[in-house]
Amino acid sequence: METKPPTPLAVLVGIQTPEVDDVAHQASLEELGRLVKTLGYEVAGTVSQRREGTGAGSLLGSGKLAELAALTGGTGVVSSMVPSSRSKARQRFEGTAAINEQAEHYLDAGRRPGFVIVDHELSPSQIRNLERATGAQVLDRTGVIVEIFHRHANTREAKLQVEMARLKYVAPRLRESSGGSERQQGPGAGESTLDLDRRKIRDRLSELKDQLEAVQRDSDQRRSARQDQLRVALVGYTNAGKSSLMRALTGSQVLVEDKLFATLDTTVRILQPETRPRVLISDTVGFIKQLPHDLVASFRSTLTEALEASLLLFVVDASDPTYEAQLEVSRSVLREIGADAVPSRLVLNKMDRVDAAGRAALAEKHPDAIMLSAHVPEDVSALREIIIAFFEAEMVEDVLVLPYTKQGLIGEVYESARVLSEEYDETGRVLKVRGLPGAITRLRRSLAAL
Ligand SMILES: Nc1nc2c(ncn2[C@@H]2O[C@H](COP(=O)(O)OP(=O)(O)OP(=O)(O)O)[C@@H](O)[C@H]2O)c(=O)[nH]1
Ligand SMILES: [Mg+2]
Repeated sequence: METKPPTPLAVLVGIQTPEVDDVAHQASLEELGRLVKTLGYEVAGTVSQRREGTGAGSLLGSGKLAELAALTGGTGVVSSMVPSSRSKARQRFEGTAAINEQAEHYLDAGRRPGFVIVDHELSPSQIRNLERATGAQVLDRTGVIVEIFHRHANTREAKLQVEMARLKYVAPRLRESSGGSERQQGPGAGESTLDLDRRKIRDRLSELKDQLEAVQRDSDQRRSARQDQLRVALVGYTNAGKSSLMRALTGSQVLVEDKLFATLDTTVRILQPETRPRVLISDTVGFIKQLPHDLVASFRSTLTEALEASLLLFVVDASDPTYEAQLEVSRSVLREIGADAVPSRLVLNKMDRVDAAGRAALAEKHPDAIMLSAHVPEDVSALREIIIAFFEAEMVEDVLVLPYTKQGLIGEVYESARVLSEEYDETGRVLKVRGLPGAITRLRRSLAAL
């Protein structure tokens, strides 16, 4: 009988700085745990360190480091990891054993975690030191997110973007490792390998940039063809239920998973049942706390999608106790990309998991929000009506004359506006239409052109 290889085990390390309260710290660790699971690892235990002040090479105190190493089977010793007497004085250790029963259970079964995942940005030297002390492979939050993006990327554009982000994340780590030279064989031997690696990375990056630009020219063309169409973008924190709403609104089979970053590519589908003119809905990549900057920048298509929409549906998992922090993260990403100027509606999703008291509290706090569940068809129909009403309010009526010599344009008129009536006179087809002002202006322009 075939046996499945055991899931790799990981220990989470949380660093709690004074400005972070216990609830936020726990929530952050829990989220990291979900990210780690998305990556396919099992969380075997958690070590938490309270830390005052920032900076300093010492991320963990010697006590915590020993605890961690006891789990992973490392030595627990790295000279530069031991805090200097000054920083030691500023550090307060949690007295209780952070190694939980769960971890002991794994150790009893003879399994040792091979990964240490730190919920904090780590410098390359911190990663190296921690790897030495623990004997495990160390990743920080950014590293985990980059890895997830790497595994989930599907389209060519996403793959190129992720490879770029990954190389940008790897390159500085190579650079700094060249400082500690004890691994070098002869004089300069290690250096030259590193130089070579760095040059390779640089070359590959510029190659990727060219390929990406070509792919993006294509998608720009597709996008400009959609200009002046009625467009709605679903945006929000990862796992909020954007793709579930997309499915429900458009009847499409986009991927829905209880995973973080299930969606990495923008998809565009038509609102069903179809309206005239049609409404396009786009599903986008989710946001997360400390989303690496390179990754934000590289997900241009998602962001452009959001920027060019006429309406943003800002989806939030209202059943998540930390939804307000998630809301804030999403808002700040949208601000960063300039999408805060796009009209938006807050959608409080997963209301089926919220009790009556919670419902009342949410309604009071967010009186303008749309409360729904993506799993309840009536809720989805109501959202569809809200979307339609939004566009109706934006639309204007006008009369267009389609000369007999330009009958070929009739398809375009029907695509981008609703034709209310049609008459024929000596000048041509006289069409009373209703549509977005931008679309009507564009139609007028194509009618006036030769
Ligand atoms: N109970 C409940 N679960 C929901 C609802 N909407 C979505 N979910 C679940 O939440 C999980 C995430 O849903 P997705 O639609 O994949 O979320 P997403 O926002 O697209 O997530 P990413 O693509 O990872 O950013 C899935 O397990 C869904 O079944 C809802 O209204 N109620
Ligand atoms: Mg999704």
